[in-house]
Amino acid sequence: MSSRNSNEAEELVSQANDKAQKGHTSKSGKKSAPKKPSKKAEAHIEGASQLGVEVRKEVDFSLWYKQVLKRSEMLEYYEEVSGCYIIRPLAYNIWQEIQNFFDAAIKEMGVEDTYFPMFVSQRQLEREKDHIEGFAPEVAWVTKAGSNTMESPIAIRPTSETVMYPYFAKWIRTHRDLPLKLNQWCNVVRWEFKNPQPFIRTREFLWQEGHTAHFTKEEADTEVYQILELYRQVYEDMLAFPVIKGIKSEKEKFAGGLYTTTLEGFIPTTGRGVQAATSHCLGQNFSKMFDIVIEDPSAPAGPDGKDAKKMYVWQNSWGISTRAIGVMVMVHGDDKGLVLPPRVAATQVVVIPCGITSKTTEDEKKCVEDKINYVVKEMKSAGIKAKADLRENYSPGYKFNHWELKGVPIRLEIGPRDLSKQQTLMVRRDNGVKEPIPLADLTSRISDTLKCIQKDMFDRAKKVYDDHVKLVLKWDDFVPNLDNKNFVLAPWCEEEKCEDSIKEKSTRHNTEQEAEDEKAPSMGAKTLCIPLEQPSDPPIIPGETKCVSCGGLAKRYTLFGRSY
Ligand code: 87F
Repeated sequence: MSSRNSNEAEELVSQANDKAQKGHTSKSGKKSAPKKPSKKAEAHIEGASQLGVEVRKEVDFSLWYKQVLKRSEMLEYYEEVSGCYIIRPLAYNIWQEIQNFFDAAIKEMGVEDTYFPMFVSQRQLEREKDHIEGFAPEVAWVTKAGSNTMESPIAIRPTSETVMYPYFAKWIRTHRDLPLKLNQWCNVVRWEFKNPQPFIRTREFLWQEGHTAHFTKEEADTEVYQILELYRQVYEDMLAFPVIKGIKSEKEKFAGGLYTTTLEGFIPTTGRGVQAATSHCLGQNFSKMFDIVIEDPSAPAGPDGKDAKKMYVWQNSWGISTRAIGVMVMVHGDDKGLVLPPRVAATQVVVIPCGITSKTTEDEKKCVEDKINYVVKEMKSAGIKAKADLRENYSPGYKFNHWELKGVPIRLEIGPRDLSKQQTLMVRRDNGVKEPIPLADLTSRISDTLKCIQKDMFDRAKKVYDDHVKLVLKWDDFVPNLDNKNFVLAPWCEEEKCEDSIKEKSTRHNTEQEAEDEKAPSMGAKTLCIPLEQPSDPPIIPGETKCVSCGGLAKRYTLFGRSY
């Protein structure tokens, strides 16, 4: 497409959009009374083209999210099967960055990568009853081979405990076989019926699942928290997405395990929480079901042939998924599209020739292009992911929009006038700030700015999160705070009955009018986690502080929220 054609197309779309916004003109030439704009019209960004994002994040978040993902070329909808999506290179690259970091870190801990089959028999899958109970409706089965109905259908792994643990039982015989630390990067399938959302809730997704077996509970405990800390680093240090570390309530923990630690994130635009990653201590529950036993070295077999005492191993499992990509987009993206944190951006800097007019000579143009190629090379050798956009038929404005949509952290503009001053104009994607940079200090200034963007993005998101966590001591303040798109941090008794009652009391039983508004905060609040870091003011006084809901005695502050 030539630049003129693409600009014309943009102009036409934009004119049509303007018309749609301004209201209709009747045949008599009179303007009809302006109607209350529909949500779609309100959301529309004036002048936006179909090449960019056309809806405002604040007005129609779910449409905005879809458009950003599709138009930035992060993701494509897979028309064949609902709830499944194509992860395109821009997004897959982020997944690979996460993999590289996390995989190196767990290797340091002695974890080895492995791969188990994606199929599991019904007999194995159902071996641990607690574990599968609530999940059974989501398990997908293969029931036919060609036109033949299979005698025993096989399940597609929704997670791999039941695939792996029969082999743990086989491989672990003595304490010398411990610890066993395995990890696999794979896909899993959970046939959800709730509204699918790219990256956030999909029927097939990518993750890593770590499964380890230990001699002592202490060793298992230590690992649970080491892994949780690595997940925090993935979210906060790479994706600039703040999280709160905590422990799940008994009701919300992984049913097959002993306790579940979690990272809880917050999506400000909707006020909803997201579970970002989990690290479980399974205790000895699975080792008992799957018979993963060693001889207790403190009570070995006697010379009289008396049987050695058996000991069940202590196990953990932990996982982080491609959901991470979705929450990063939701938090940082804006009305121009993606905003990528430098650490996960495949392109960190794009250099665009500017100020080339009909008066520019071929020589001057060549000088600009040579300089651009030179600085890109220089940046690359300094480890900066830079690229030049020297495409001929696109205007600078078109290129700016294009790279903004794709979230590239820094744009550099170089034209004949900049060259004469030996400088370039640097534009930050995250805050739009423009600054001329002397070409002589380019690489060091760019490196510093990338670090600064990474930090600023996190700090901004962290401030928003912190501002939306409200300390609440009495029930009257609970639901109003939730309705204002906040999390609530409140003293809680940790009783399951109370948790159910909070959910019920915070569910908005919609009136007809509210039901029309899909954003009406109707869903009840769940406990998200009991944060590891507890507020100290006011402190919970055992035997005195009351539960926010039932008035019984509170144990710890608990984070409540509506969640994905
Ligand atoms: C859906 C269907 C069947 C979650 C499921 O969190 C089983 C399950 O076991 C299921 N959805 N879970 C819990 C997964 C636990 C655990 N597994 C390893 C993790 C991290 C990685």
